[in-house]
Amino acid sequence: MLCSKYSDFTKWVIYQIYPRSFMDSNGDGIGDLQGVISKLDYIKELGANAVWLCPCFKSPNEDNGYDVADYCDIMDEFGTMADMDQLIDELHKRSMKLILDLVPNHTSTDHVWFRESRKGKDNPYSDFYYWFDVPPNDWESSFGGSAWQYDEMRGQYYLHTFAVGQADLNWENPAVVKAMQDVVDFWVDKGCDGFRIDVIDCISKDLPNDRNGLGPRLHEYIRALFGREKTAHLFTVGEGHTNEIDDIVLHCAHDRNELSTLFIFDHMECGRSDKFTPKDEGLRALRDYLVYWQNETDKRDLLYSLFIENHDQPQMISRIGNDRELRYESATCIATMLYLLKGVPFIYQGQEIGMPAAHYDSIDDFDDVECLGAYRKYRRTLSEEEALEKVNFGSRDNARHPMAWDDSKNCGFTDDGCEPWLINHSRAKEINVKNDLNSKKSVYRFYQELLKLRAGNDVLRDGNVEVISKPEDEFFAYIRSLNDEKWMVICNFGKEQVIELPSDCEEPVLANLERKTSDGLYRPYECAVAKMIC
Ligand code: TEU
Ligand code: CA
Repeated sequence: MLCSKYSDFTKWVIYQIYPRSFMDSNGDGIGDLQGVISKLDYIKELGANAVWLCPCFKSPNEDNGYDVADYCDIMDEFGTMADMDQLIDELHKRSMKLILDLVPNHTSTDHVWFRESRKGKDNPYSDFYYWFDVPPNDWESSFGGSAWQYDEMRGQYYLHTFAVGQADLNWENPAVVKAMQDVVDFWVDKGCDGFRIDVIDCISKDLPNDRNGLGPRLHEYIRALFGREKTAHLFTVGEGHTNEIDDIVLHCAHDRNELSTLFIFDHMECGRSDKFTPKDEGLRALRDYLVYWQNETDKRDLLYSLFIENHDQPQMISRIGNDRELRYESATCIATMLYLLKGVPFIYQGQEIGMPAAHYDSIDDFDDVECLGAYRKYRRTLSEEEALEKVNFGSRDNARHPMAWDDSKNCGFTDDGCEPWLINHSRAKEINVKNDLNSKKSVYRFYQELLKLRAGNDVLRDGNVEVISKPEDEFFAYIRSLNDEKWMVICNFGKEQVIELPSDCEEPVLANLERKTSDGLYRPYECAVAKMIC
């Protein structure tokens, strides 16, 4: 049996980078690989030991790199293959891992496979995509409009689940499976340690039938990629869209030889009723999802992905916490709630300084293809102001503004003389790495302590989880235990209150506000972690 997929992954702490917005090394306003290299110590000192890079392959950037034109070459703006080799080397020198973002569901229409395919029905690439004389169904693109696009050259329609420039690959064709295996192997040979796999559950389709959940050959395809001798050691996290535990078992159970873990997304709906509409709820909503998934994954010995942010999501702190007066308290409390649970932690760039959502007054300040489509739709029924509120709330740009390193004009992301590719974060002057590190209430330093504690403590990493707060409580308390050792984690939600705990603890080793164990009063978003006296 292939093994080792699950062994040490709870020791990984993964820092997600959106390269376009992380650090610009050459003053063209676009983040790049040399910029990433220049910040590796910052990431390592935080306590992360792996980096997930969003796509950095050749791309015309209709969807910021998720439209890949060559999987085995680097996006011009990000640098060269030599830069990538250097990045891998610099990571490994620091005992850090590299996770690349694999986009197997679709390619850019600029990819040579598509350029060949559209030429006609009798070339080696003709069946690399789904071509039909008439659209076989009425599927809609995730970014709005029909998912079928007529191509003049071929005289047929092709499928694009996402943007028009992102044509879906036809995995029924064995040559496609082989081509994607070659891509994986290319990067494994270069030293890549794992993959985040974009919309993994879309790759198998049941055309021309309607979409009805996961495609019939999904597991076969995943194994073709990651169930091989050459790939069995990799860390693999699939971006799926299922919340069904039975599906998750089929993807991630130890004997399946498929994925190490899957992102489960339902908790990402906390604080909103749909992508563009807020819902008034606090940390309690997040707790309920976390408790549910801890139980479900624990019972089945699955690896859970601990994340609350990524490049597609407006920041959680702005939806369920207080991102103004109690921003530090909210950010650190949420982190404590999440990262001392069982699973593998993911931290999205900016989360470690408590970056909240941004706000702009003009639609011209937005870039995200998804939110521009939504804006056009909303404008049919809403005023400009109302539509802008929607977009401000839900745009993926929230997470894609240049990383704020300091309070200079371009916040240290790029030279002050040039224009960053996307407008600076509206709160970058106030919230940035420099100010955070100079503050007594530094979110970064709290993360450092939290991750250090977790790294050196088997109980907090691998111990059993027992939730002791009740569902109706306005706080979250849980005990982690292993052998005879027990640790208590207490996170108070938005209201000040006295919390009575069932047993005695030593002085907290980690807390976001100064506190004494004898004092049962918890201030809003106060949290503490202490060893229990057994
Ligand atoms: O996102 C997959 C996806 O289903 C999106 O619709 C996602 O739910 C949406 O962006 C949330 O607003 C992945 C990538 O993470 C995303 O950045 C890409 O645009 C998309 O695939 C297409 O490759
Ligand atoms: Ca650059």
